[in-house]
Amino acid sequence: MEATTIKVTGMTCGHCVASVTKALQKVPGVESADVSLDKAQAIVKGSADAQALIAAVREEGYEAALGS
Ligand SMILES: [Cu+2]
Repeated sequence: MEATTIKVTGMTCGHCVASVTKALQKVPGVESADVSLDKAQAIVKGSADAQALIAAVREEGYEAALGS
């Protein structure tokens, strides 16, 4: 399955992780979203568009960028 890594900046606690996870899971095509506070990133599996994932994170109030 296709996996997209998104760098997420601004998360400070488990609540942030839950908010970002929930936002990513709402994006069409997302099968799973694994958000890590320590790594400041989200690994998203599925066919979702990377720009849509970034937009969803930003709407939650966090900064996002395409990771490597
Ligand atoms: Cu938080």
